[in-house]
Amino acid sequence: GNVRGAFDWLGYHRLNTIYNWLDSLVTQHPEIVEGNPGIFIEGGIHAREWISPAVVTYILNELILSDDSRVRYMAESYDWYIFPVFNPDGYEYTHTTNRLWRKTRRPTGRGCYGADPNRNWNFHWAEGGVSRNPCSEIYPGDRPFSETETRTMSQYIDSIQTKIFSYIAFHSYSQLLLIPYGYSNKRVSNYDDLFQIGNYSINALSQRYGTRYKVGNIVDIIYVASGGSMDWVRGTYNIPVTYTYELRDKGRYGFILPASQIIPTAKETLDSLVAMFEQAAKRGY
Ligand code: PAY
Ligand code: ZN
Repeated sequence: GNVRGAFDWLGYHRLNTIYNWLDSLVTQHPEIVEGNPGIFIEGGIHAREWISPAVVTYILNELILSDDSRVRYMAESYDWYIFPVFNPDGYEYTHTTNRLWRKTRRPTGRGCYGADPNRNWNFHWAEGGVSRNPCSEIYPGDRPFSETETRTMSQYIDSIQTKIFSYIAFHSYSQLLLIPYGYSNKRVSNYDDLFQIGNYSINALSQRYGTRYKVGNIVDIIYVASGGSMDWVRGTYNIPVTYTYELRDKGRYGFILPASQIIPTAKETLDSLVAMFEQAAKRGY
């Protein structure tokens, strides 16, 4: 049996199952402590990247229940702002109708549905890596923050931005740890620190099962992608410790990662986060 309750990481779950589990956490762990530097965790902005909400919920659970001393130290040294499913309508749609849907689900009024919620943020919006065709997977919307999901999350982030020093987004797939920016190959001021911390982090990730990642800025190691959430957070508030994970795998299963890989992916990712924040702290973050 599952001592931690009905929720598990043996399969991918529907939105309501995730929400019910989140509600139960609040009931079971009402003791909330605030006052530490904040870390914001974004999951599930792209609907089909199911490993992202699965890994983010796993990490949340470990932050609450793990008795590993390094995880406990990390859990208690920071205030965590964790959002496992940024794109709930899209996520449900991948369960009911189209497993490979990426975008939101709002009618564009031009025959197709949805905007790419990782092209819709108001920082160098639509400057590159987008298509103005509303049927495209990388349609940025007809204006920045046209989507309820990005607009409301941006308002929430604005309300807590003075409390966070780190923003970590989880996507799949490719096994990369990405540093801003996506809109241009311009490097952030602390690129060298982020690159070094990132290398410690992916090295820790590889220790458990040998999974290999690469670190670099988005434009250099994948492609131009403007209007992403991490670019907005970094560009608007200068949050210093910002990364985007592209989780497993490298394309064998791609978005359809077997559920048997949820727990291994989550464990190695948690290892990498522990190393990331230990190394960040050593550098004064
Ligand atoms: O901020 O993560 C970023 C930009 C890069 C991602 C994006 O296009 O939004 C990369 C892709 C993603 O996770 O959405 C990579 C995957 C494999 C894809 O769909 O192209
Ligand atoms: Zn994605």
